Amino acid sequence: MSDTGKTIVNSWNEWDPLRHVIVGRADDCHIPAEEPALDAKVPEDSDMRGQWGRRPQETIDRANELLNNFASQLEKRGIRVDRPTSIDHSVPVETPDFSTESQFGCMPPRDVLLTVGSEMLEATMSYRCRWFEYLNYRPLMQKYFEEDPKFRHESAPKPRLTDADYHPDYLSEKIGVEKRLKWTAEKFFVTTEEEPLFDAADVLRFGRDLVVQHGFTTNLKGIEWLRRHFPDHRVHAVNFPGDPYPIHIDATFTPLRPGLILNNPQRRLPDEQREMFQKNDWQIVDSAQPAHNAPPPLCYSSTWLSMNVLVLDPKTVCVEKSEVYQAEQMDKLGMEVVEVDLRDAYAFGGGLHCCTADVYREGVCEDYFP
Ligand code: DAV
Repeated sequence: MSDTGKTIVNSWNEWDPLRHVIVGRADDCHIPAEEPALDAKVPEDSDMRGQWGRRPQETIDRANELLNNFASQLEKRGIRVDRPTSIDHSVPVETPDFSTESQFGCMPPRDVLLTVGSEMLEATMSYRCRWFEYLNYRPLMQKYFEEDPKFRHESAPKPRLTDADYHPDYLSEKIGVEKRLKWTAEKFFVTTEEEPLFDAADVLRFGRDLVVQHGFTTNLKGIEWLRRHFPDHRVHAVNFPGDPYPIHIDATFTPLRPGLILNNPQRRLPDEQREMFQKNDWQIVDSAQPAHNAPPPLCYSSTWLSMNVLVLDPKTVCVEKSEVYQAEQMDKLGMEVVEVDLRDAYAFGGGLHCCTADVYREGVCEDYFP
């Protein structure tokens, strides 16, 4: 280490020119055993209910092929790409408070790592099977720590994840979408307020402002923890009542450049939460419809991964190749579209935004909502 080291980690928002990014790996990904918060997210008609274990090797190989291709596509554009080192996800997680039969995987990095300026923060997570997931990224964190004298490696307090963290109402087999929608509109989610919980993918970065989704994977105490942890930021809690399975903000609310955000038309931001955007002339437009009627096999996410795009700079965006309506809308909004084939990797935890984590974007911390 020396003070001649250079800045490796720097990213303040979702759209400044991307120079360095982490792309996940499908290696050794597992479908975890049943546990409270995870079950609340698996759709009731899903093919995943009741089965768990290592994902079939041919699906792992296919997902890795697509992730590797995506990484090379980014590298060809001059973006540095790092990859995690998979731990053995078949090892059970055991703490004094809980145990679970297997882990999840080293996909998707966006859920675990939150980059704010020169800091990368490991989220608390809220699924037991993801308690140790940060270990997949520790070799990279160590490298950045050695190379970049300003890098701040932070870890949020590990949660205990006892049964007190989960509302038992969510544990019944059949709840029904109608009741789920009523509950989520009332902000009654599977996680309780026992202790701070958040996943990094519930956070969107807008310079001085952080917009955080209150839902299944992030509770109000988690948002309050972020507020205290980032005293120079304004932290805004948002929620999206139309989503029966609200986890992660990045298939719901997608900033493309200063002044422009796509919002999932089934998960509209409530009027009273639009004020900061409206006052500063930001446009919130309905995203295009997904091209698919159903997610691929063994997939947790909804078809709205269509809007889970990776912005490379304020004029360029990566869109999944089959999402033709989303690509068409981007074109109309004046964005150059880079097509990326990723659909066969969706089952491993998400789309183009999910499967990446920012390391470096050009630019500084700006105030977009003065
Ligand atoms: O719509 O299923 C997926 C978000 C993954 N990070 C959804 C949310």
